[in-house]
Formats: sequence, C-alpha cells, structure tokens
Amino acid sequence: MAKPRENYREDVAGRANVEDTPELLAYYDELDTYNAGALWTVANKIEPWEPKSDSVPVLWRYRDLRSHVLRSVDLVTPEKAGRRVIYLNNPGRTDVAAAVGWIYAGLQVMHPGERASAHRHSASAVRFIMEGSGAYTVVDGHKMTLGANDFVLTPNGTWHEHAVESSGTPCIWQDGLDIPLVNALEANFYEVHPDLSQAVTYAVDDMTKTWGNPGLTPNGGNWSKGYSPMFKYEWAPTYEALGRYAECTDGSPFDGVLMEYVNPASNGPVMKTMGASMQMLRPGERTRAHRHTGSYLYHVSKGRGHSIINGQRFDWQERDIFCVPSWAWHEHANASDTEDACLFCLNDLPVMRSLGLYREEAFGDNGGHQPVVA
Ligand code: GTQ
Repeated sequence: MAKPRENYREDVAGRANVEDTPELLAYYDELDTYNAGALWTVANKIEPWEPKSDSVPVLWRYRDLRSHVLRSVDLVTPEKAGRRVIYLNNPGRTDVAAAVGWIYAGLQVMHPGERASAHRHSASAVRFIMEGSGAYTVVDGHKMTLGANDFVLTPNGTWHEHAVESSGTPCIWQDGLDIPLVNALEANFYEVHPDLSQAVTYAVDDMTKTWGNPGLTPNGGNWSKGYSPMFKYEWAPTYEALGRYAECTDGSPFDGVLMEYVNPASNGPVMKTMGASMQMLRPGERTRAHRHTGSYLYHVSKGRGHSIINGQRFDWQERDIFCVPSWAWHEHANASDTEDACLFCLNDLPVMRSLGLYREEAFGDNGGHQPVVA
C-alpha cells in the first residue's frame, strides 16, 4: 500500500498539477528507494512564484532583554563560554540560529577587566556598540577603542578578540555574523589563536585614522583585500554626515536619509557578504512601504518610532532591534516631531547584488502605506 505524501499541486497553466493515483503513489515510493523523486510533486514548492521567507518579523526590545543579558555575567565566564553572548533566535530560523534569513546576531556582554580569547573563522562579523565604556577589539594587531553606536568590522579570516579595560564599565554590544550563510555554503572553518590573545602591533585606532577621512585617501594607500581597511566607523562623523546630507536631499520616499557604510578603497560594501547602512528619519517623517530581496536587521541607534512589516506594527525605541525578512513589505515612522530617529541596518545586500538576485518593488495602494492587521 503506497503511503500518502505531500503533493504541491497548482491549477495554473505551466505549473505542476498531477493528481495522485495508486499507480503514481507506488511509483513515487519506488523512486524513494533509489534516493530519487518526481519533480512535479515538489516543483511548486521549490520554485515559489516569489521568495517565501521562513523568517518572521520580530522586535527584540532592549528593556526586556537587557537584564537577562547582564545576568549571564553571573552565570558564565568568557573563558568557559568562549563568547558570552545571548543570541537572537528567529522563531522561523531556530534550526540555523539566525536572527533573520542567513544572518546571525547576538548581544555580547563584558565586564571591566574581562577578555574573550582571540580566534578567527570563515564567517565575517560586525559589532555595533550599545552601552558602556572601555571596550576594545583587536583585529589582526589593530586595536580599536569602542564607543556607543560605533560600527566595527572583524572580517572573515582575521584574528580578533574583545575586551574591556579595567578602568571601564560593563559593556554590551550587538554582534552580527554571516554564520548561517557560511554554514549553508558548508565553508565554515574555525581556529583558536595559539596564544589565546594577539599582540597589538599598530598605533591604536590607526585604520580609522588612516582610511576614515572624508574625501581623502592616504598617500600610497594600497588595499586590495575583499573587505574594508577601515575597521571602525565612529558614530560622531556618521551622524554628522547624515545631517549634512539631509540639508540638501529630499531623501528616499522609502528610507528617508540613508547612507551606506563603504570600503574607502573600493567604494563598495564593507565586506563581501554583509553590508550596513545608517538612516535618519527626520522629525515627523513617515516613509512609504516597499519590499526587496535580502535580509535586514535594524538596530535603533537614536529616537523612537514604529515600523509596519507585512501589515504588523512594531513600536521601537533606542537600542531595540528588529528584522525585516526577504520580500517583506516595510515602512518606518519617526514618533517625534522635534527629534530625528536613526536606524542602523545590517544586511546581506552584497550577496544579493553580486549574485544578481536583488529586486525591489514599491507598495502601490493607499498612498504607499500598508493596511495594519495587528
Ligand atoms: O566574536 O567572533 O556573537 O564567533 C558569535 C560567534 C561572536 C565573535 C558571536 C562569534 C563571535
């Protein structure tokens, strides 16, 4: 007796629509035994009309998570944990530990005097600093001091370690890595540094001082690696740049005033697999809805407001994190009529663009706004 099975039929010309018969069911069972199958039973599932994300829109409220993150300090040491991190677990992506799509994210906490051992891996990572003073990261011998809203790269293959100076305060930052993507590609290697820590062999903050000067490139500057030589993008010049740009642009109807972080040696994305942007929603600004391919993880750097994602409203404030899955409609609104709001966004746009998979669409109805269903 043939077992019942899923058959993804669609009554549309050009799509698979084969009804089950006892003979066909027996045939499918026979194919199973040879580790093979009939395409028409799965074709409509594996070739959807448009992207179907398994990720669901989620808002992680910092006021809910913060005390739980701090509690981990009493429960585990960085030595035992390797990295003391509470990760963001999208309910649709728990199998791959992703916050959204193929992007992993977590909140790492470190107390003054603590240090996490040096390592390197095929996955690329970023940090976005949330609170505390005295934190620093060392990347291939370059030490970077870290302050709130600074954006830091630890590109794939680079030795990196994190610590907080003894004179500092408890620090929390957001990690973002392409771990799920690199694992999906079955290309992830991991190494612990033989000395568990690396020597600082350059002047502190040298890469930002060398490469982070607007409109200027260093004499003889020569950089051809696949990631940005500017390992740290500081908040003050980023915010200033947005303010300057806002003086002379209407901005995007979908994103307000948005600037992408770039590799100053190529003007391309900061790393091959992940890009990032900072956008400003001006006082009272409400954007129109659109959708595009790629996965997006937003971090509220400043202000408060709300986003509507696939018809669901999420109210956010400073330090909250939320995700927009691939091809999900989304629009943003600043709740204040006097203050701007700023959203940092980590994404896999470099992958989508370089593979020719980027696509976008504007929401046409209702002046570009979605009906809110929840
Ligand atoms: O610091 O490289 O949150 O390897 C997860 C995995 C951080 C890191 C995380 C990692 C790191």
